[in-house]
Amino acid sequence: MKNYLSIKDIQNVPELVTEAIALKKDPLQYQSLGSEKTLGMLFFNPSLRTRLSTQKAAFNLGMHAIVMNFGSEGWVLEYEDGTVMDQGSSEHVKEAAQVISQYCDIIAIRAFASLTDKEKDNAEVVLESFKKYATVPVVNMESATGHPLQALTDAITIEENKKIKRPKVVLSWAPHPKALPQAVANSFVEIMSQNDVNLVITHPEGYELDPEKTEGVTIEYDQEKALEGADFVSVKNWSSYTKYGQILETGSSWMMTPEKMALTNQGKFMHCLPVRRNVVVSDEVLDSDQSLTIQQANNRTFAAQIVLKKLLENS
Ligand code: AN0
Ligand code: CP
Repeated sequence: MKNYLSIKDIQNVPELVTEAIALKKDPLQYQSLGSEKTLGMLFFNPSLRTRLSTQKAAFNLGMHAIVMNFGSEGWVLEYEDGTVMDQGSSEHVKEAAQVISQYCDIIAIRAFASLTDKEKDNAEVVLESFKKYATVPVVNMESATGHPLQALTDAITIEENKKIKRPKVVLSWAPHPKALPQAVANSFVEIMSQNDVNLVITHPEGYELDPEKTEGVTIEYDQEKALEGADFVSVKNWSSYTKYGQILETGSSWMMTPEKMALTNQGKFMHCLPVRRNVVVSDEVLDSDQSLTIQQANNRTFAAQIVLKKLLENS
């Protein structure tokens, strides 16, 4: 592995999941691998889990982690080439990425979608610019179009909890008062497509994800029908992709409730967190034994750790 920018950077998903689960049993066994190495973490957006679990993963591998809240503390970066920089931006990513590469052995970046400029978001301007100018591996901690560390976490969690060889996994859209990116859903679909699961996506009409990412995946507009017999229900809101970044009116009828979970095969509830209670999912579901959310958050450490391990081994 050279970089971890998307699910495409995983050679063999089931194999990586197995390795992560093995690592979880003895997380400190590779302490010397990262000794004297530094992970640089750049945040253009807020985070709880990604920030702490990725630092923890680095520590487990013997690495040091340095963290910068770029969004609030960094110079405003320029990404376009040849610009006369007499406006808001103070520093070009060309210098920034080379400079950071001198301090760090791996650079991890969180840079959410703007949700205003579909073309720029799809081009992954921030992530791709860092990849272009950095001289060390780059890790995606949620970019405009993907959250591959979360997706790997979810694949690990499903593997740990599945009771049959090929479980039914439903990705169910949920309401949310703020426009959110499609990143989490995109990477979830991408990784599940490479796993031995029966994947069904359910969402109201108008919330179709990027058709390139859902090619060949079953989309069921009837949520209750989709949930029938599900072994895992991963719930997530995203804003419209076709009417880019917009919230289309749906009311609260898509919220996950005990009545809906009752349609499943004693299915497990999943959410990447943070979650808005009684908007995305009711208290009863989130507080039930069916919820895997806390276990998912724990697995973030081992997803990050197996990725950092692969990158360290390659360098
Ligand atoms: C972000 C999102 O939906 O992309 C981060 C999720 C991990 N969620 C929010 O901003 C609430
Ligand atoms: N799931 C996730 O990425 O959480 P944070 O946004 O808190 O890092």
